[in-house]
Amino acid sequence: MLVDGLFAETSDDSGALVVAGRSLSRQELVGWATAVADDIQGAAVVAVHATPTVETVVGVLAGLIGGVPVVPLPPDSGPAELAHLLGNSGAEIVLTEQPDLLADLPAGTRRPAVLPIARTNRSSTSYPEPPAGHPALILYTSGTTGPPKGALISRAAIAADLDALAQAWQWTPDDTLVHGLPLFHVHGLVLGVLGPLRLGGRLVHTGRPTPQAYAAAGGTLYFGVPTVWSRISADESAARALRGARLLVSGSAALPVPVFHRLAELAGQPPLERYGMTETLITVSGRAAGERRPGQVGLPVAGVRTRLVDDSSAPVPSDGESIGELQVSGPTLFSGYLGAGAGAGAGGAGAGTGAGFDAGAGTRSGARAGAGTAETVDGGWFATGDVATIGADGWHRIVGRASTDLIKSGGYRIGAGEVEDALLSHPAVAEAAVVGTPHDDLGEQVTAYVVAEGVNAEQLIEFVAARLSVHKRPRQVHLVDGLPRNAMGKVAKKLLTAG
Ligand code: MCA
Ligand code: AMP
Repeated sequence: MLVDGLFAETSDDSGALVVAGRSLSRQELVGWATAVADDIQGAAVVAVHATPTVETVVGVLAGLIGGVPVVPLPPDSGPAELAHLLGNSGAEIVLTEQPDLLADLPAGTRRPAVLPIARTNRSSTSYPEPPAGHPALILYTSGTTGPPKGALISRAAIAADLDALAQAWQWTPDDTLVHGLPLFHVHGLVLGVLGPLRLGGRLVHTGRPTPQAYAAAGGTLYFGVPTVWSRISADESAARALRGARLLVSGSAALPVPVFHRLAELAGQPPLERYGMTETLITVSGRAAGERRPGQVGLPVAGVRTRLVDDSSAPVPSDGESIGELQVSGPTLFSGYLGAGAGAGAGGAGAGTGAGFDAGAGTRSGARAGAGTAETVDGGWFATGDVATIGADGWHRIVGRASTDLIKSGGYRIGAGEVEDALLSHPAVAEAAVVGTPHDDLGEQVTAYVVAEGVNAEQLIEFVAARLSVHKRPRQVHLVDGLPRNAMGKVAKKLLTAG
């Protein structure tokens, strides 16, 4: 058994993991990860430098085996981003193959110990299963303003979600899952790595999600964000190579309808769409055995309930036409944002566990690790910020986001405020407003409107790139004389893109 509770026992070693061309049997994986778990014992939180490698899988599994919450670090994080992730999470150890990873941290930043994952020793130490509400992962995700927030994802939430998806997608140990998604988000890490570890079967992680790599992998089950599916649908031979697959799954952003139809034609089936969030995991999905509808994301998965509300929190009818904010409830919800103060408990996920990460759950976490949920979870319902319709037959359509300040580019969630703050830290910049604008390949691109003197657009893009992950840098910067503001003095972002 890998880990009691969270991971299933597999009767043989067939379910190997292949990451970027390197293969590992389950037995090797567990022995290696347990040896790392032995070394991180006593840490409140461990960070894992989440490169697309076997080492990342080992590092994350080490935390799960040893009961130490894991913060995956995007490998292209800038120094200030790293400082925030490490400081905010209270990570005491960073697992990385890059010994100088923390060399450029700003002066005065607390430096966790750096440990390599690569090692020759293996271990068979047996660790007790932590409480179900204990945080397995702390996933940093962007809000509309400020730096990313750490969402506490419990072991119970992960287990509930993966089991619900196994049911919806008929996902079994006979499957070979193929994807090349980043290993620091729900899609690539929770579904894409912990999925096969819990449910059995083989994983082939392609390093990068290119059409050629997907075509060559020979899987039964494929995961991709819409940008990946769009690139595959534009590559006829890659798309045709997927004809042998059992199921193609799309999520993290809206799948363009033409891509749905093109894949139906070339790959012999359209992707099955599913919807989720870092804070809720995957809550709504099509069914492997059911119909696929372009532009719709399916029905709630087992254990999840959904509802629509209007601006005054009044119910909105499920008639397929009325639009409201989507709220979700169920055992897959997160336990709160790190450091948000003690909260009421996030419905099913945190319930009965003291919100998982407080002293009450018996962890070694420090005082800063209180999990607050009151801010976002009301009576067990989480307000997603997504605007949707629900049909009389239960099918959900995501219409868009309530706020223009959260951008989805290539499936990455990007807070406008974080990019604006980076731009404003340039001495020549007086004002900055960042919005998402339509982009054929990425869904949305990061576009900035900036009031500045003595600096050009390229210099500003490079300036942001030096501070934030690659996908957060603006693709386009418009230098303008002033920003339109409403009577309250707030930037009227809709006017920026209106014409
Ligand atoms: C990027 N580049 C740029 C700029 N931005 N160059 C100049 N100016 C810019 N502003 C560079 C990149 O560094 C890269 O260079 C090259 O352009 C191509 O970048 P890009 O077009 O972004 O393509 P890509 O690097 O191939 O990335 C596309 C991608 C990626 C593979 C689809 O966006 C991706 O992995 N997305 C997945 C995100 C994800 O997993 N989200 C899930 C969140 P070079 O080639 O030299 O490197 S979880 C979630 O949403 C919920 C739970 C859910 O429902 O799943
Ligand atoms: P993240 O926190 O990065 O997990 O992003 C979650 C957001 O991605 C959701 O709030 C939605 O706006 C968007 N999203 C995820 N899946 C879909 C989908 N299938 N269709 C449309 N939007 C989606």
